[in-house]
Amino acid sequence: MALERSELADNALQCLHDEGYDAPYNTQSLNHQTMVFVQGRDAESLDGKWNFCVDLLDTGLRQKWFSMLPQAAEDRLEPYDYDPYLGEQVTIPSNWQMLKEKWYFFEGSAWYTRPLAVDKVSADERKFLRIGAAQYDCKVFLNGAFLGNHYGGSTPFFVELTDKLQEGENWLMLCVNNTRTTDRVPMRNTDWFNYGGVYREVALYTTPKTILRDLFVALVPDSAYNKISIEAQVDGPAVGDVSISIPDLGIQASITPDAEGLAKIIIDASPELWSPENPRLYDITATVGDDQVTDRVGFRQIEQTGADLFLNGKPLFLRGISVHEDDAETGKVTSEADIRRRFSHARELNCNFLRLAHYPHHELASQIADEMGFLLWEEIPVYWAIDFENPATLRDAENQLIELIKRDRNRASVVIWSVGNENPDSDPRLNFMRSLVETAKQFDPTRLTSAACLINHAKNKIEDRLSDYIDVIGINEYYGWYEENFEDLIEIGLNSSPEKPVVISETGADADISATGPKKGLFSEAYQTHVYERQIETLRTLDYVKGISPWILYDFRVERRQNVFQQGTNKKGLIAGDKQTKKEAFHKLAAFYASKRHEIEAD
Ligand code: GCB
Repeated sequence: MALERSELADNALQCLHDEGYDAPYNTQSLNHQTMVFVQGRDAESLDGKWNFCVDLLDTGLRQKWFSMLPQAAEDRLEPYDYDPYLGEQVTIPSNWQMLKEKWYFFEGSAWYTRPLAVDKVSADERKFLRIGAAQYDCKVFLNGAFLGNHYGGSTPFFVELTDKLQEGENWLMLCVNNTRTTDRVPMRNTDWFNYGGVYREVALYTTPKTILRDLFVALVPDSAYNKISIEAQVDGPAVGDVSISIPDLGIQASITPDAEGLAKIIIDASPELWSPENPRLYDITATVGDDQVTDRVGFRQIEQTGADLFLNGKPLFLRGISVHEDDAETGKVTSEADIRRRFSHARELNCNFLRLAHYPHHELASQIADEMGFLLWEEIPVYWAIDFENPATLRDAENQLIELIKRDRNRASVVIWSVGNENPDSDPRLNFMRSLVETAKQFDPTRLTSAACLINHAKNKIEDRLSDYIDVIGINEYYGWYEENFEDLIEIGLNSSPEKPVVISETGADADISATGPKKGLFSEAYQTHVYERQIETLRTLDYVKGISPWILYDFRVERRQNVFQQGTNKKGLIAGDKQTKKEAFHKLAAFYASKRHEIEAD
């Protein structure tokens, strides 16, 4: 049979020698600028079955699998290495590691394909695809065309599909790559598992032509608690004023957008203030033309003065716990039930605070924290030895930070943006982190900034040049575990007199409580309890310590840890990986926090 070769077939041969195949798609064009405010919007879920194929050698990008059209196998005239319309399926959201043993250590590209039926394309509508999170690099294709690329494994991103969808059947394809590299954020070395895939919800939004792209509502942070600031970004042909309504405050306002579509107003109001004790939320509706969004917002002020923290003018001590987004069965895929269980364990610990380490967690976490009354530290994965001299790495980190802030800045629970964790000191690191702090302040002047900073071990003193730029000094210290001499912690306590509040953002010890775990010494439950007792005793004497978030609530998966008691799990949890079995140290910390709470209430 004589075949007439298509462009695709010619390319299949040429691409064997092309190592620049990724360049046209590495645009990072889906970023904070393409985000859309989604609270209160109806969505069509695109979760469920998608065709799936792992692609170790990036053959799909080289051969342009995305440009193949659906065809019956017997009608295809050229050989092909994958047919996106046939074969294996997986469910989104998921991490491929959790689906098949042979994918457990797979790092590379994987393809997801699904049909998208459109009844009618209307000239009055816009369509936006939202991907809740895809680890790490995601390239989006529709009906054979490349639509954009997103970097960053834990923040949502949007692709506008208006004018791109056709009536009837459409095909959506995602190429998701989780390769660890030195220039990504995080880089290739982390103490958590490198899951891959589309592991949060995917949804399609239909809107009018003119939309509210963004809405930022906050109490003006001037300690008077009687002004609310509202900023709405309108996008699309002018359709008049933005109207805002907060019925429980009797607010009904109309704002005229400026030439760029930005509508801003400061309104006099005296809301009941949000706090962990009284997590009061107000319904707010914003409307422009035919577009409407709603949100539930708490009003409160977080403040740092000298070495003190204040919430609504009252001194604050953060009784916290650190958490990863990790599950023995589902990996990074979480659910409302999983998040609620986490908060109810935090409540049993008498916490008022959680550190969501080391990357943006699912957006439901801050929504539930708002409702239940927990304070949150949210973080981007600027972790360990980031490529601080690389401007592209900074751009990526900055974008992840802005995406997180835009996603969560209406959440009263979030009080701290953390820009990094345990990064080695250098001038490039300082410049990089300083720039992130400035970005955080620019996009949200109402919250505090922090990072897990450094201790000067030669002087036994809390000392980090970054502390000049952040509001809260986070310190990870493992005296009794990695740092052998516990007396040094006492000395650091005496040597340091930081001018800003210190939060012990990590401390802890591993404990294997399985039947084969040790009964004494390192990795035993008894030793973990001992470390907690000594930490609590020492830290409670340091008056500049304004909060603690020990490491960590649950044991979590990580392949760096392979000793006989770890076997791929970091066992510093106060609760085992089953998310049920409490270790003895859980009760020690709960008792300490109960006494701290009583001290504060008695003041
Ligand atoms: C740290 C890291 C955290 C690790 C932890 C540990 O300092 O910030 O990501 O998991 O220590 O267990 O060693």
